[in-house]
Amino acid sequence: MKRFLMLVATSTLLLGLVTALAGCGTEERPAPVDDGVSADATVEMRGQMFQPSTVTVSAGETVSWVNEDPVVHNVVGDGFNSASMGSGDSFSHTFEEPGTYDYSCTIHPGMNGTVVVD
Ligand SMILES: [Cu+2]
Repeated sequence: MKRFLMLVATSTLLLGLVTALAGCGTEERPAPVDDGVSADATVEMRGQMFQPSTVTVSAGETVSWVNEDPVVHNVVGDGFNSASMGSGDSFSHTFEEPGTYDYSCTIHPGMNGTVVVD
């Protein structure tokens, strides 16, 4: 009898452990894309829009764009442009000079954004 109880206790413990591990797994999110640059502002490309469409950083700071869409985008502005960015790709640019930088995705007309550097 004692042995049986031990077996039940062990099984319950194992089941709990497995359930806990499975629970962890479902809450795991894919790791963010890291291109090695620590960004001061991040713009998501989502729903064929830049979100947020305007970001403000200080001179010398870095803006990072991440493509969260299933389609290819790019970032083309005055003095900076990315290659074609597939889903999950990221691109960063450091803005040294104060000013207002309009940019767009040349693949999708109307997909525009602005970086304000103060
Ligand atoms: Cu685009």
